Amino acid sequence: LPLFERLEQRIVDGELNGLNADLDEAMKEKKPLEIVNETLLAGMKVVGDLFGSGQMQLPFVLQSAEAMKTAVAHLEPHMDKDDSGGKGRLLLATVKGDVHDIGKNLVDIIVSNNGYEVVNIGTKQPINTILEEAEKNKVDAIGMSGLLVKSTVIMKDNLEEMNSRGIAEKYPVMLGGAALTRTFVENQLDETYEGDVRYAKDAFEGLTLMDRIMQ
Ligand code: B1M
Repeated sequence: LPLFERLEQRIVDGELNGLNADLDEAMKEKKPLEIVNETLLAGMKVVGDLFGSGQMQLPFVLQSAEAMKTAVAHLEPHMDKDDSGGKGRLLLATVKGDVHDIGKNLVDIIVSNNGYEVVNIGTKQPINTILEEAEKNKVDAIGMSGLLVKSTVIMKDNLEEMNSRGIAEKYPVMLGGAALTRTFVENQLDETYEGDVRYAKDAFEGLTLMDRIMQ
């Protein structure tokens, strides 16, 4: 296979052998972020489709996720950076009950490489922990990620909890993940939350939102 097709296939197959060498080769032709967006994410999309239609079993999905993480980690040091961290601080978490973190970690990379400080507290985070960490780290905004349909319900609960604690005005919230839609966030969740809640379709929109929040 030609280089970029082979790279995409390595993600689908969860093949670590030769992955980094192919990435080095690819970086001679494209920027690291282009490789992530055009090739690696395309591979993850194939994985999602295969899994969704019952043609791929979970352990293989896990291998693909590992290959994706390895590839992103290999590319990350080569990305353009503004490491100043002075533009503001974002807390990132995947919500309670949800282990998916590839998308959240991409948001971390893009936002922290563009002048923000990111406090990434990992997956399966209950609202209590999210708010404790937000308080402790004096963040300017809270970002929640979730890929399961049930995570969208958790997000709504989380926003209601923030309302009832009277901290909605303090924390603008950014939401993302494959189970959400823009309409759901901008119509329903926007009605729920007494503060500012916004939807980010991808990591770049996450960055744009952060810029807007900090204006
Ligand atoms: Co899971 N899984 N999974 N899985 N998995 C999905 C989400 C699913 C849609 C697959 C399918 O059926 N087609 C399905 C959910 C169905 C539903 O809820 N209706 C599903 C399922 C069912 C499950 C399990 C329940 C399977 C099981 O155990 N029977 C289980 C759940 C465990 C749990 O959470 N409790 C499970 C487990 C796993 C693995 C562990 C094997 C693995 C995750 C590994 C990991 O993340 N460390 C995995 C994977 C890899 C997937 C798919 C195939 C790929 C997800 C991914 O990484 N995509 C996924 C299929 C799909 O999404 N279509 C699927 C690439 C990633 C870059 O995209 O995260 O969407 P994404 O992020 C995007 C944007 O959404 C956005 O930016 C990113 C791009 O720039 N974004 C944000 C994301 N978060 C953001 C936050 C922001 C802003 C933007 O601000 C805060």
